[in-house]
Amino acid sequence: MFNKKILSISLVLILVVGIMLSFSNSTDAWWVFGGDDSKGQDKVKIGFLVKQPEESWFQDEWKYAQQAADELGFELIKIGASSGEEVLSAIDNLAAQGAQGFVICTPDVKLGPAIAAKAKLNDLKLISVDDRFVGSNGKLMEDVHHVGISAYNIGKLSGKTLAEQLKVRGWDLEKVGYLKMTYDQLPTIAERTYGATDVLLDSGFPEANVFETPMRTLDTEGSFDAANSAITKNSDIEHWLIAGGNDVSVIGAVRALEGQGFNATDVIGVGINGSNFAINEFEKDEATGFYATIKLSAKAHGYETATMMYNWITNGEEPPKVTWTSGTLMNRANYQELMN
Ligand code: FCA
Repeated sequence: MFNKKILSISLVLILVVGIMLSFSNSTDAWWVFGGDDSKGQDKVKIGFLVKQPEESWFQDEWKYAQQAADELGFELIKIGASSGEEVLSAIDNLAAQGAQGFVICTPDVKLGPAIAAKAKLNDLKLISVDDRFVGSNGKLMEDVHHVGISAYNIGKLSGKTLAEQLKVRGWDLEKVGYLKMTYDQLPTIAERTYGATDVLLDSGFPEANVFETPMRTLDTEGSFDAANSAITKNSDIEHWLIAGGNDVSVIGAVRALEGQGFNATDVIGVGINGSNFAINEFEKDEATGFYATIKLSAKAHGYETATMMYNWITNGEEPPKVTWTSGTLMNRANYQELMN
């Protein structure tokens, strides 16, 4: 009798345990209250792809995006992708890792349609930063969410700085050459150099002394090589002005001029970005020809874009289609103040 009772209780227990085990792979089993087994899978993952990870501007963007990730508790996946192939495989990779969206500064604006298509295919949200996508019809892709700088206005501020400093120096304009460091295949860079040049010409600078200096690559080396040949060809010039789309476009030219004997007293260079490359110039004991830069907001481009993406993923809050950011003049006198 007693043994029969024990046997039937045991059978019931075995049955209950069996049912529990059969549910044990499911995360929504009815007996799991507040279990944390799904936490790791639910974490929001956001990619941040940049075209030139070696440039300090992009390191700053990453730094601020990471700050947003730490504050909001999402995982930031930072990827340097400097070719179309790298970008497209990185997007597949992000999807495989379970990311829900990404922010990108593309290595080539013409990759826009391929990037947008791949993002859609993988169900990833997309925001472009800095360099706006160009469609196959040659027009800007206005349907892709974008955060960029107000390029022409920032270029104008660079031109105004050059014109003002030129007056202070009191040089004979006939002896002044202007190195317009161009990289026209990237619209945001073209607008910046055009803005600077327009203001300089409006201030009375002679058009004949504008030296269009196209760079093969948008880096210090590209600037150095392009400037070197322009300087060599114009050996009658005694003083130089330099404007470019970013800091590296100007720093290379400053180095090329130094190599040919022109220093801070005969050179006024104004860059754009205001990240570490510019700060390094200002921290040198002796002033260099890199007179000033227009500091952009890496925080707006890193922290804000990542936060926009996070809110879009988690609350369905769609960011504005386009956001334009501004810049501030930075030089030896105020850089320490602006760094913080
Ligand atoms: C472009 C340039 C960068 C930076 C950014 C805002 O991507 O290459 O140096 O100026 O725009």
